[in-house]
Amino acid sequence: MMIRERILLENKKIVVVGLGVTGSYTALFLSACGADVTATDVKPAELIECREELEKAGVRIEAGGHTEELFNGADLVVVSPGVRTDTGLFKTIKHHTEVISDVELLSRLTDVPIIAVTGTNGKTTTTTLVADILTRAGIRTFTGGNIGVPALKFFEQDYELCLLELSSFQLENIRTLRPRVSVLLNITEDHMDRYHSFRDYVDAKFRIFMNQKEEDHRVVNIEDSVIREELERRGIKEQTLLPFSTKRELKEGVYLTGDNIVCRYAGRESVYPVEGIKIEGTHNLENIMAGIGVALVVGVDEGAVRQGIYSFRGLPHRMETVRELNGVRYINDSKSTNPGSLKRALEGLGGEGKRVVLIAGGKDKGMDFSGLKDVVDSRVKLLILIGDARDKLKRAGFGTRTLDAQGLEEAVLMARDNAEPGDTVLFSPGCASFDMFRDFEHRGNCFKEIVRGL
Ligand code: UMA
Repeated sequence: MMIRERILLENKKIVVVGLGVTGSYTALFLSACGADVTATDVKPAELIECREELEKAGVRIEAGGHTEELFNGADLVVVSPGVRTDTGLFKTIKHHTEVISDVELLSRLTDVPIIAVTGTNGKTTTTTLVADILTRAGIRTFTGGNIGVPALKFFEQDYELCLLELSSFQLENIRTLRPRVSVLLNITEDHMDRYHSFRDYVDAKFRIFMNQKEEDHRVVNIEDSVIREELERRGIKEQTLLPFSTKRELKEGVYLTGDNIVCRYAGRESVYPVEGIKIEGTHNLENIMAGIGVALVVGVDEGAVRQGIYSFRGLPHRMETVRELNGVRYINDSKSTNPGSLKRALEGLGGEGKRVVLIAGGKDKGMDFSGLKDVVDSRVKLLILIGDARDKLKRAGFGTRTLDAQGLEEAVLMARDNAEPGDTVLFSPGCASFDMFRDFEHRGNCFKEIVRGL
């Protein structure tokens, strides 16, 4: 193992920035490949979790900040996704040294075809579904990236395909990564605390296509207005894509018509009835259509696709029903970390009228919540706000009755006291979790525990 990686990396002087999930693994991997590795984190040394393991592996650590000198003489810098590289320090470093993300490094070290999935929402669901279909089809598939598995873990086994969930952060620092199949699910506002403008965020997402060649595939949601406009602006024609649509029939592509998903590809047509699909909402049908699109271009047999899409039960913290109590359904959608995903959650709930008690709020990422007004006013009977973003959410001017809660527990109790049989209590924050919780999983688990204790 690691013969090629060793040849390319041995004795190279490499700096790894950030020692979270990505950086720690990257530093250990590079060190195992014989590179001369220094790693740096803004955290003080005692808070770096795997410090001992890293030091044992021969990685030098600079904690408590990143000094410019550390980068002098480096052959390569590998940054973690959470590290901004448009700042003064990195602008200077980029003059003399290449700065890349771990997924770029991975792509330079292997010829195994890469399938890359991006979009503001639905990435993890789609990636998980695709992984399941490919595995059912007997293809040895690695799944990693933003999904939580460091991309370089790919080298631990012998795989036939490399499936990556890619965030805009990871895409910012790719140079040559060329997905044989790319997927772009949707683009709505997110991470506005990182980007100077929405344009910059859209540009980062579109980098997924930048190294693809004519023979590669692009599975794209052509009903997403931002994507459509951007395709037009860049002169990318629909004929060069494998499009999917929930709104119209396509000559070639995957589309929804009545109660069926229809696929037309390479002169063949297949039909998948929507009935029997276990995950709810139009956005989930989009995720499924994207998954089918990937399966089509990879050439997976239809049986594996059918088994995959009809057995898929979705992921925790995404429109997850926790329980029904006194005729009220409690849903955990803690993965909703931006207004777009909150909007989808409300639109995806069945039924008519104002039957939703919504708990929202958390840490603001510089987002604009005004686009939620129509859907909140038409579906939500009571809005309960938590977290730092409360005041900003209020300024969005919802007409719905709104209450403030001090914390999640108080919010759930208020929801219980105000919900009537037939209502849904939806926890879909639309904001990041870091004001009160470790991450969206911790937040979702807290919600579930409180709801189960009612
Ligand atoms: N740090 C620095 N310097 C900086 C910034 C951060 O040293 O300028 C340090 C921090 O102190 C911390 C470490 O970097 O110790 C954190 O690195 P990171 O923020 O890149 O986080 P990781 O733990 O490496 O996790 C990252 C992704 N995190 C982000 O993109 C913020 C994870 O996605 C991903 O699963 C993981 O790599 C897998 O390799 C999470 C995420 O929130 C789930 N993604 C965003 C999203 O989905 O919306 C993009």
